[in-house]
Amino acid sequence: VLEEATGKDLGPFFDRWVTAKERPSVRIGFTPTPGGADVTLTKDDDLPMTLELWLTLSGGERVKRRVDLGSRVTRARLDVDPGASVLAVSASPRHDALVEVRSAVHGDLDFDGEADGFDVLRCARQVGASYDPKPAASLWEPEVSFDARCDLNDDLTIDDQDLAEIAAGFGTLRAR
Ligand SMILES: [Ca+2]
Ligand SMILES: [Ca+2]
Repeated sequence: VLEEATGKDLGPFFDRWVTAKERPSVRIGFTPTPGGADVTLTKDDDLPMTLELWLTLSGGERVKRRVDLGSRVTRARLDVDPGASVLAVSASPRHDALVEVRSAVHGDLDFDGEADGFDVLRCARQVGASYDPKPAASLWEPEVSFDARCDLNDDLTIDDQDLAEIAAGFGTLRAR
């Protein structure tokens, strides 16, 4: 019915969001450029989707840009302002319920392209937390008490091992 009404082939949409058995996984890498950033988005399948990226600038401002992803690797040059420098590139947190979004740099939780003390501090508050599947995460009630990005070894518990894994990435250069 939707296809008839719109005249569009909605196969890719249903493949992505209705019949797919797993949610998509996207890695965000970026290199700052004068006035913007070169962004590389790596997806684990070929199904199309759109992601809203949040670019955090050195002055604290946030610029939002939508990027269409087709194949596994999507590269985009995002220009924001000639005088601006981009500190971090993340996805809108509203995607979190439907898309697994992580930095291309292992252990980089705040999406600034580097694993450092700020990432450890972010996850230190979560030490001791375990994933509780009961309050099912949804678009309207996302799971906020367990930050899955801090669970680097995917054992559904955030502990010292995860912090050590972040620390092991210290000194990693920005994603390219
Ligand atoms: Ca970081
Ligand atoms: Ca863990």
